Amino acid sequence: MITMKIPQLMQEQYQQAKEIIENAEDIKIYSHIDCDGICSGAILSTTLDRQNKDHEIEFVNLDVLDNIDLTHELTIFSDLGSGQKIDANAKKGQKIIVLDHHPPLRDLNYKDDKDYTYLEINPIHHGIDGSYYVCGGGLCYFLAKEFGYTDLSWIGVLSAIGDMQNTKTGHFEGLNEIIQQDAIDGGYLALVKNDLNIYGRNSRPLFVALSYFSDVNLPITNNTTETMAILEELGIDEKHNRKTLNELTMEEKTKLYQKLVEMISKVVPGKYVKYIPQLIIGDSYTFIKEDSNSFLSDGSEFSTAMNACGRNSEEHVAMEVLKGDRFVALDELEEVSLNHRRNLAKAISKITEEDNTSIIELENLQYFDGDGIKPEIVGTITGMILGYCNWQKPVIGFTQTDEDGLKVSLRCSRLLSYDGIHFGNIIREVAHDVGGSGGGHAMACGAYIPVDKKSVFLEQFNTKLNGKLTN
Ligand SMILES: [Mn+2]
Repeated sequence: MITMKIPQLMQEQYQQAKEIIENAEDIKIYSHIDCDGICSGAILSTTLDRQNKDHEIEFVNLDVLDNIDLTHELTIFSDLGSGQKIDANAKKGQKIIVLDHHPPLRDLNYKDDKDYTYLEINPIHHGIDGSYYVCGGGLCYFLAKEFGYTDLSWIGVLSAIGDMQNTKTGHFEGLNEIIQQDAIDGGYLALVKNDLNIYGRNSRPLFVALSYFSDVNLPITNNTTETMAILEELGIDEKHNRKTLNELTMEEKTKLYQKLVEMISKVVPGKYVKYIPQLIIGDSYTFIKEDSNSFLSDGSEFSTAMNACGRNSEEHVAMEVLKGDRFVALDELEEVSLNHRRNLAKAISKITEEDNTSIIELENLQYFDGDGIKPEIVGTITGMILGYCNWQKPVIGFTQTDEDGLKVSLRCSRLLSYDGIHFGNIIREVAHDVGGSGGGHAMACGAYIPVDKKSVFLEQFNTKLNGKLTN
């Protein structure tokens, strides 16, 4: 049952946004380079196309937005903008719409004494959590819905999957539930409640998918000999004909679930036992208008492909696929994804080289230097490195952005975040203390710091975690 409604004031803001768009001719959209931002851009761009509104769209990193020069009658910021000084150069009569779910710098009254139009729709202004209840793509979807375009609901769902809005409970809550229901009602989305949730349900043979399990180091982690042995033991796929998770019967899924619980229970301290089901159970999302054999039919795999585009400056490919081009753009998308996976694999094998591993373990954390890794993919790589590390500590990856700057990425087992540690908040504080900036999710976050502050950063981070982890 859907329990949350769009608050009255927010609904009124959407009506205003619609009017502003209807009265504008010259429009520019800035959106973020991740799955959520790309979905936001696709929803807005489709909406404007259908309204016959000429528009430009640009996908950017947050750092280019402060003091940006506004050159259009109307500028729309999606999945970003609330935390940046985007209107510092706004000229009289210009119009700005912000659709963002990140912590806002400005309050609802900010617009009042301006000689330009400023409309910011942010759930946090209305007491709605922007980490779990709605993300950028969802906010854009509600604008599209104001125009009557509920057929774009599935892109709203995709954005929320990409933004990990469901990680805490394994299902969508808050405003996300409305979007999900619109997508189901429209015949775009099929939902399996409390499904066995292992990444790659459509495109990876199960013995491969299982080997990527890294929230806890299990005998099967990075070990396909072991995953094959287990599937054989359970009577699932014993001839190794490369079955995917999707091809399993409910009964087989149950057997596998029980086996995973048994394995995880053996290696986690007692306080984590109650979180085990959350690691392997969650709603699964199938886009039923997609070819059922395509990776696009699975919500998680589709969102990975969108992120791959963002990380490789190929957002236009993602946009075309989202906007409906399934001929040329789909081939391009597969190529981008393939190259992306190759680059990741190359970087991982370098970092984890057997005699020459570059993972260094401190008391409360572990880290590696991702020399030469592109800043855009260091986060993804850090997440994959987790499988080679001690899961009871976070892992931090570093890579240089330029001569003076260092990008920092942190990933940890979901168990640590279920247990109440919010690394996004911790990294924000530590980065700030060393003259940088940072933030993000409880278990996936990052920062930018001066290159000469790396050891101070590590030291302070390590100290800050004293007594917080179960070692
Ligand atoms: Mn977002």
